[in-house]
Amino acid sequence: MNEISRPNDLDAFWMPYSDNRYFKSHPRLLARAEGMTYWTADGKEILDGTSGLWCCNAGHGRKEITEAIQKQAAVMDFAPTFQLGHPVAFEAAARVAEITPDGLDRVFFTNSGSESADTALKIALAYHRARGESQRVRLIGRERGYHGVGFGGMSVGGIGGNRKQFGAMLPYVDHLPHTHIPTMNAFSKGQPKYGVELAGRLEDLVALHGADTIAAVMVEPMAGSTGVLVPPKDYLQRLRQICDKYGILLIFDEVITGFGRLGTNFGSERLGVTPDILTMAKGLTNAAVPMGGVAVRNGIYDAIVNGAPEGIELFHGYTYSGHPLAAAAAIATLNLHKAEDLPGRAKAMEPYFEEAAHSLRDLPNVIDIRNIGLVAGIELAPRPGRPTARATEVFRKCFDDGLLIRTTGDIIALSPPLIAEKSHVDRMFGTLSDAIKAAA
Ligand code: PXG
Repeated sequence: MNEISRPNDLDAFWMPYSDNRYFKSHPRLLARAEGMTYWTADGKEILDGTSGLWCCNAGHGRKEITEAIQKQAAVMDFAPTFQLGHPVAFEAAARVAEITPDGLDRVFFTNSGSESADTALKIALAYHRARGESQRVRLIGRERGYHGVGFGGMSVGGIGGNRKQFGAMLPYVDHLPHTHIPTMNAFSKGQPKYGVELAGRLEDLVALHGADTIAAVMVEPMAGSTGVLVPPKDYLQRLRQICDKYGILLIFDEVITGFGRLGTNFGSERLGVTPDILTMAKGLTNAAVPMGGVAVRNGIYDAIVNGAPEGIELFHGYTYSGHPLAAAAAIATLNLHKAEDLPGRAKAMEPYFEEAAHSLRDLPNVIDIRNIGLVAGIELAPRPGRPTARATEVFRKCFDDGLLIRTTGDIIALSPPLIAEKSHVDRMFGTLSDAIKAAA
């Protein structure tokens, strides 16, 4: 145990999305990780039921990735990618393009999912401008959507709690209704039956605003952060048709659903709909170095790049776009992704994982269970007058019993590394079941 794993001053670090006051009086420090397991600073073993934050899809501490990062750091720590380049970034982009849907072969690098969301929105706006449709400035998101915390992603996102504290949002944004219909779809396995008509609400927004003012629709193919909302059957297909009818770009935020999580390279493949623009982050580098990306349809790149006067074509980018360490980590991660067929592993484990998740159905206060790929959401009835309290109790008991879960509101989300074995799945749902009973 090194000194850093036991800091004695917790004041300086303003923790993100955290109850700082509670945490700093009840610290829970993770100090080491390998495979499916974290160890706390006290040496306690914790089974990772969430791939960190939906990001360590290949499991923790993968030597191949760590070594690639070390090697790259020794060869060249940093090089700019503005008007210069380095080979690793180009190789990483080419490798990403190998697994993105056909025709989405141009990749812009960012450092996070939030930056990817904002980049995608800006590319959509620039595309319409390049084609002489500069009046298309409206961006359509969806209630309960999460696209990170930049002003673009926050505004197009639809989670009230993430917006209310700040007030000022982007103008020209509207939202589709969310797709959660518990009265019809509770306890669905995979894609729920009802709700395709909710995609038709895009027609209402077109009627309201005029198609020629709408640049893009951005949705998560499966909404993760809000508590696992799987798209109803044919819903995404319907969105695609309406977007095509009106020349609106369809953006999928695949920050969670990418890199095997749904049993395919990207969620779009599993769900049978190809977007025009696709955002990614998290699993791209197995989270070993921060990195995000945006894959765009080749025609979008061509319109912006070939349509621009000589010089810089897109006035956008980050100092660290295509950072050598991140690019090296991405290549090593994609090697593992392929060599170990991580999507295939997730797909093979899905039926077992699904049965295990739905075995919690009759536990006290369980009001819904939803799942797809290696993702499950278990929704609990809130304690009267104390929303989130019950799920928080479950989270704390699970942690004490050696399992990391994620909660949002009174919804528990599980998204283990794609290398999970049946024994891990058994332990995960066994521990969770005890905690749900204890929180009755
Ligand atoms: N889009 C989606 C779909 C996401 O899930 C982001 C964008 C933002 O990514 P960055 O890298 O900027 O954080 C995300 C992030 C949770 C949880 O508990 C989910 C995320 C982040 C933290 C917690 O569900 N998703």
